[in-house]
Amino acid sequence: MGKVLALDIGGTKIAAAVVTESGMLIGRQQVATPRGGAEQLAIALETLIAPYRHLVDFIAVASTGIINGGRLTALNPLNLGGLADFPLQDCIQSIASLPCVLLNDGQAAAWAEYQALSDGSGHIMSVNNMMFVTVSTGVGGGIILNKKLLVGNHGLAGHIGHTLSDPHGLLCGCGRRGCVESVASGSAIGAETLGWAQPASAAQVFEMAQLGNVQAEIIIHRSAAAIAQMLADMKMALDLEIVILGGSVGLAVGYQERVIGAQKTLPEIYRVPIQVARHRQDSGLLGAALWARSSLSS
Ligand code: ADP
Ligand code: BMX
Ligand code: ZN
Repeated sequence: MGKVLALDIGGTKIAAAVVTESGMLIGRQQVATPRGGAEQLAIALETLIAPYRHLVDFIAVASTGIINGGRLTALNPLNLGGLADFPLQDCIQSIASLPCVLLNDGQAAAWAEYQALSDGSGHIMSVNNMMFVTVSTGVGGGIILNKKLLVGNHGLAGHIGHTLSDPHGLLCGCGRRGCVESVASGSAIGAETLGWAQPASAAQVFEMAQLGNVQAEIIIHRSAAAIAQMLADMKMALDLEIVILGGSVGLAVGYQERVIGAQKTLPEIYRVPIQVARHRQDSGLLGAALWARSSLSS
């Protein structure tokens, strides 16, 4: 069906790679997500797409934000340096006049991870209901219900980072108070350290916890506990059989174990098995490519 260039636009980084029909990534590149508004984002996309535009047949995009009608609308604009709305499809097509399919990043990653499900010994599991959770700049997700990816009529399905964690918590960038994202995301972990003599990024907080820093451990534990509670709510709503964890925080050493530890404080019925993303940082790229191939061939 031809060659696809896949892009994964996150709040921290933008990745791009050519994805072969067998799911191999070629020429993977990554740049930091610009925080200077629409013009800077368009320049970053041009930089990643231009070298490939004559080599591929279509473009597949996984992107942070609500993806609807070809536009990216930020639910939490703070994750994109204040950028609230961006004409993603038009921008890409002005760089390369190729067919282009867009999907939310959590939804795309869910789709790739659903195809890759196995029980750990290589056997494909028969799963109807699955959720992917990315704990990254924000907290996002994608839901597979009855073996189908839920996108929703407005692209909103799977925005689990904006379910309630703490009604008395901080205001989330989406305008609601106490969202899971405002407690558990990489940005929230970093924000917890703003009062420290030397504020730290989420990555640094993890390094400090590894070295036994108690404050760092408390912050990570709070994030993991918020994710475990959200998973419990989602299991009750959707009868989830498995959850796949991704994003740089979700994939960080010890995070899955901390979420599982927090699940153990809940009654058995609220616990759902958790695996880390088989495709690690590439779930979004692969999911966008798979989704675009099937949308363009149907
Ligand atoms: P994006 O949101 O663009 O998809 P990431 O999945 O890399 O990007 O998430 C970015 C967040 O993950 C940032 O808050 C960053 O501090 C944090 N992070 C990056 N690397 C690590 C790491 N090794 N351990 C824990 N957190 C990390
Ligand atoms: C936010 C929201 C979601 C996204 C999630 C994870 C914006 C810009 N994004 O909840 O659409 O799926 O973050 O995104 O409102 P990431 O940037 O952490 O990968
Ligand atoms: Zn929110």
